[in-house]
Amino acid sequence: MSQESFVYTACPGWGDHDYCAIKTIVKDGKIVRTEKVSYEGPEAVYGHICQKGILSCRQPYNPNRLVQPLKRKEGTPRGGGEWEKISWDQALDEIAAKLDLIRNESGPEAVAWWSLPAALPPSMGLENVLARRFAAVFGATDPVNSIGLDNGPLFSHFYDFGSCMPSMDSERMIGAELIVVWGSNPIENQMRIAMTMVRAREAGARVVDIGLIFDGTAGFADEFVGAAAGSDGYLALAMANYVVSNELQNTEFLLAHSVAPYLVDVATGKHMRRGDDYLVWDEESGAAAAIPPKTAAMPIAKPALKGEFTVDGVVCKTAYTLLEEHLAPYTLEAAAGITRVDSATIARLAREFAITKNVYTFAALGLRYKNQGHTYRAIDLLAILCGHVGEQGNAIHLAGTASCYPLVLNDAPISQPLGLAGTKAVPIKMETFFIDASSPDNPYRAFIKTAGNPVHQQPDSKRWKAIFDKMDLVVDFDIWLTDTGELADYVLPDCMPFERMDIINMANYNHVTLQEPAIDPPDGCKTINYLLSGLASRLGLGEYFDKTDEEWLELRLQTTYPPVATLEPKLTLERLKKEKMVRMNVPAEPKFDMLAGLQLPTPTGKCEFYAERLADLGAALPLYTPVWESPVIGDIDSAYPFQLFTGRQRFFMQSMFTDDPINVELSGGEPYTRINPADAATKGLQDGEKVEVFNGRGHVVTKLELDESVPQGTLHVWFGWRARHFEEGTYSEMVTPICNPGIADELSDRWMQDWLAAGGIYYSPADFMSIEIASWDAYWDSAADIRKWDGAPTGKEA
Ligand SMILES: Nc1nc2c(c(=O)[nH]1)N[C@H]1C(S)=C(S)[C@@H](COP(=O)(O)OP(=O)(O)OC[C@H]3O[C@@H](n4cnc5c(=O)[nH]c(N)nc54)[C@H](O)[C@@H]3O)O[C@H]1N2
Ligand SMILES: Nc1nc2c(c(=O)[nH]1)N[C@H]1C(S)=C(S)[C@@H](COP(=O)(O)OP(=O)(O)OC[C@H]3O[C@@H](n4cnc5c(=O)[nH]c(N)nc54)[C@H](O)[C@@H]3O)O[C@H]1N2
Ligand code: SF4
Ligand SMILES: [Mo]
Repeated sequence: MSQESFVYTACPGWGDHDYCAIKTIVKDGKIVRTEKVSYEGPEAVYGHICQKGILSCRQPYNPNRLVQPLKRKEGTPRGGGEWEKISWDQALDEIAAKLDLIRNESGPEAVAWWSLPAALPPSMGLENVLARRFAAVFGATDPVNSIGLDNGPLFSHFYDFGSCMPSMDSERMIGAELIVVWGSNPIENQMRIAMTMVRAREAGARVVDIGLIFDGTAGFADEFVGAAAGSDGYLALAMANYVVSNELQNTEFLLAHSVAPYLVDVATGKHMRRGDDYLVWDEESGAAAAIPPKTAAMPIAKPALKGEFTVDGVVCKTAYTLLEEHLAPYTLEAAAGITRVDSATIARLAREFAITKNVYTFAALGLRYKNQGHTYRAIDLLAILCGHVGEQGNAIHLAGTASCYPLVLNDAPISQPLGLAGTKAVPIKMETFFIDASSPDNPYRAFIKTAGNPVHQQPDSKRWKAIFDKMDLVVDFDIWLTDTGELADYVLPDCMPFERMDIINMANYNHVTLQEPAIDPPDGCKTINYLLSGLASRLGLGEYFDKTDEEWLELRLQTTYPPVATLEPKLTLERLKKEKMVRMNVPAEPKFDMLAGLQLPTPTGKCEFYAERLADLGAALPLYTPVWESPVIGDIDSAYPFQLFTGRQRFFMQSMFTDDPINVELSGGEPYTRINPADAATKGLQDGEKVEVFNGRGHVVTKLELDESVPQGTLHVWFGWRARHFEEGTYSEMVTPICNPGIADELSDRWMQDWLAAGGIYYSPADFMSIEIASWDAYWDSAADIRKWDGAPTGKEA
């Protein structure tokens, strides 16, 4: 009998943003189970594994897994489901020949390369770095994407706090007296963060959940506040109005750390300046005083919070006074009408939010409406007004990722061997990709996907079929046959994280952790290095792909990032192999928060709840704008009177866990549509009967389930099921696509301009991802209707 041994693995389910490294236990060449990692010292609280992580050890042995390259049978249509098994050599020869032809005839940019590694463990691993490298030396078009999916918080953080990455350690929650969970479901969707939330609540925090569906977090919370879909911006602004009208603001914080006292020219909306300096009103001298840009601390003793002044002949007001005026129309009564939260509750919550010393605002990404940019800024505003920013237990945590001190590896020279300036890759906005690819002059002839499942996740899914139909070559590299793979010409099987070596960098929990193969992959499964080296050598790019995985990892470790570079002895692959994980040189306290210390990279150096750069768009202060497509409750005139919500399933990880019958069983066995019993009665629908949910883009047919936890006006289908699980259609046909030209607006375009002007680049500085900002992900902003399904092909266009 052989002994058990273990290696560390990036959890296959880590696209939930919990980024756990897990312990994989092996015996006799087989994985026997997965466990949580036991950290020591200051990280002892971090080890975690949830039901998805526990079940993930079954995946390598799943009979549905791809284990050999597939080629669509000659003469059959895309999506026809007829495959021929071929060898890797044949696949590489044929794909390379097509890429070469396209490169010669139409230029390399006629090849679009899709790498959305967010959910692919470990997101910033070799799978991503090497894909970027290939695109860079080949010259492929990169419809920049990645974090563009989860955009609202990135927008608000950019304007309010100066950086697009709202990253922080959820341990900052400990010590909060009040936790406001806003438009998110951490108890089911961010389970490692949920663990911290449970401890924070045990330590005395009251948890208020502002949500739509009565989900797991609603059940856990001390109070659930159900808001109308997409109305949160109004709610936050009405709360802010209550705070300022009742003088409940944190004046000390506002004067020291925000632009509240900064003077604004009433006519232009621009800050008052002398030279580069900003002006505030000095109450001691009774005159304007100059504050240099990027000033973290307020240099004068008595800046005016409020008032109108004339400086150098120009009428100006403090940003705070403009805010007070701006908020005045957001009354409790008006808010009650729009949000469906009664005015007494709004007032009580606002007061509690303001007078409680330590408040932690937690939002993930559940406010996916076209108005989300303003909405997240309104939530930031409330936190800034009350000084709940940047302290232990008193902080704002948007986008809901679990992260400790970042780990920056030496990736830039690997993924951009020609330098950022010299890269041959053509980064374009994803929106531009869809517009061009959908036009009659579509410039793209090939689509290669090495990470993501775009046909499922970038709705409306029918659009993809039309785009692919114009291409000569579609390749999918995955571990399952997904909705994207089904439409491809070639489907190539990757190894699972259990089978490949990498560095687990997002899940670092202040450590550098080595992912070692626990088992050998099936013969037909190959790493991305194999795939790309095979293509590169056939395309005359072999010199760029001449290393083994281990050699690449050795290079990645040669980082100048101080927490790693200062380690003694030096961190090499050899050392990492011996120790498996090594703690970085970072302090045990404070826990990481980008906003800790409030040294902000905004132009003023302050929290900019007043965004001068948006003044000409009338958007310097957050506004409420109505949702785009989702109907307002009770809008009987709408062609599609329901809001379609396709939020997350606790036992699925997006589309990644749908192939295990246990996960499927835990998720209800089959997909169904949930509706409030009152709506079902109005529509004359019965529990358990077959229904069609439809809109102008497409439809889906499922069983109906009546459920009080779904508010009236909403239709809910859990996210994650594959198209083939449905009798007809799929919800992805109906969902409003990200980067829909109808959703992009002046505000999102301005964001892109401001971000590039502030030194932003398409590829992030550490170059782990390409970045799409400047679009709204508006999944929940989708209107639909429902009817009994009689089998007639209604709602489904040809
Ligand atoms: N198990 C599991 N976990 C996951 C994922 C997964 O697929 N499976 N996916 C991961 C990813 S990529 C992401 S981005 C995150 C997303 O994490 P979340 O943002 O937490 O997930 P959602 O399910 O989109 O939405 C959460 C809640 O938002 C609420 N909501 C919807 N509309 C509104 C509204 O207008 N106002 C308010 N106040 N609330 C509203 C709903 O009640 C819903 O339960 O989850 C991650 N975690
Ligand atoms: N209707 C609807 N649409 C949505 C959302 C929603 O809630 N509802 N959520 C949106 C959000 S927030 C996000 S982040 C996106 C997610 O969009 P994607 O990231 O495109 O979605 P995933 O299903 O996580 O795709 C990951 C793919 O990687 C594959 N994979 C897993 N492990 C490996 C591996 O080791 N190697 C390789 N090569 N492949 C692997 C999986 O099988 C899967 O096909 O979806 C968005 N779209
Ligand atoms: S919380 Fe997420 S990353 Fe952690 S074990 Fe569960 S599925 Fe894996
Ligand atoms: Mo996401």
